[in-house]
Amino acid sequence: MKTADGRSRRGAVPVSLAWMLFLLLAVVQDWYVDVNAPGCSTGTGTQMDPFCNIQDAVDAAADGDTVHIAPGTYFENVVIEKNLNLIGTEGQQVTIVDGNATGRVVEIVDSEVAIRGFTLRNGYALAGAGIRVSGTGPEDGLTLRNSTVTGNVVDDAYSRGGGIAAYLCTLTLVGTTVSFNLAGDYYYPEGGGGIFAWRTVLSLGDSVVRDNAAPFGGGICSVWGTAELLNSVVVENTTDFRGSAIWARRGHVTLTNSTVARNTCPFSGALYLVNFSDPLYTTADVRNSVLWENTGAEIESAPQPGAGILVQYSLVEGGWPGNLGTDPLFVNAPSGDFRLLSGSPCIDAGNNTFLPRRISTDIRGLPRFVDDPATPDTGISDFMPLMHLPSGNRPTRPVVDMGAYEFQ
Ligand SMILES: [Ca+2]
Ligand SMILES: [Ca+2]
Ligand SMILES: [Ca+2]
Repeated sequence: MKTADGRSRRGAVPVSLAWMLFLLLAVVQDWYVDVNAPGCSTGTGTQMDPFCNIQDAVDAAADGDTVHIAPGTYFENVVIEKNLNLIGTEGQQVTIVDGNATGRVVEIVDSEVAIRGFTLRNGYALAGAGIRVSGTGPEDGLTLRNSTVTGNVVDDAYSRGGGIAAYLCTLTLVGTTVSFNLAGDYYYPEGGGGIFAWRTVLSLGDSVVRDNAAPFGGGICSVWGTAELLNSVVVENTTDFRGSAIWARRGHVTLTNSTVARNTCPFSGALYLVNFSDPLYTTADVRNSVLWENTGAEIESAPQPGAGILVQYSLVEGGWPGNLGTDPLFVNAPSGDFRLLSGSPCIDAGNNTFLPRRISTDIRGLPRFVDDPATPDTGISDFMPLMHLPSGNRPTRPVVDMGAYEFQ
């Protein structure tokens, strides 16, 4: 460290390190919850003396703290109004928060929360039965990792977000499954069986939205926001009207290396954009993606068909100009296996430049850029990252496949 006149101040370094360490220790605290721990009803939240209930730890915690939750089933309706990290220490299979069909499983208000390693199930509420997250802007919100939101029910005239409802915030799902959630009534023309997002920055990476149901947007409903899906799967969702997979009104939808299949509805449009009279009111980019075996048209915008939609290096059932339209050859779609069979037209047919450079794996965590020697490369390659060579001398990367799964 140097002073303003350029002289070195060696002594200042250890002092400031010690001060930072002090701040860290003083400010950030860990809390522990274990519903199966003897004596937890009088617990103090330490590792040796945990609380029984997640809510007790949330109430005791301060901004920036981390709550560690041991395996077990927690029948709770948790409300979080501070910036916290919640970790299911042994993961989603054994760490279950059950809303007991009497209320929402988790509610997050005006905070920045990270949740990892849970199953959140059996919630019942007017909107966002699994999770409701609301904020005052994109700085608020939820990052949900390695979790499952399942079996939650919204049954109300507004019927928004069976699994998750997000309002005016950022909602990020990583390695997470949203399944078997229901937004039941259809009085109001919105929905989102899996996820409803309003004025929200929604992004899904390596995630699955399946077997949800709603009047509109069986999987996802995005209104006045952005929805970005990467390495993700939206399958087997159903609607009463349109937008069996994704329904969007006002804003932008991006599908990159995602698979949208076997979503059903009485009418048409797995990806459905409402455009009124303005073709740019709602827009979509579909890149390196596969849309197959959804009811009716795979992609629809209304009232002007095709308005605001850009499809590139993708496969769309029924065809889309400049893209593929033949059978993607899934391994076994009826049983939920949407990997590609040898000989699939999706292999080595994507465009590497559509993926952010940080992405190196597919939805299963397997290498994303793999060459199948048996398949001629019809997609677009790019240069190897982190190679300190002039671009002309750098090796190129194998070509990415279409869809969420790379053929290995
Ligand atoms: Ca179709
Ligand atoms: Ca490939
Ligand atoms: Ca090849």
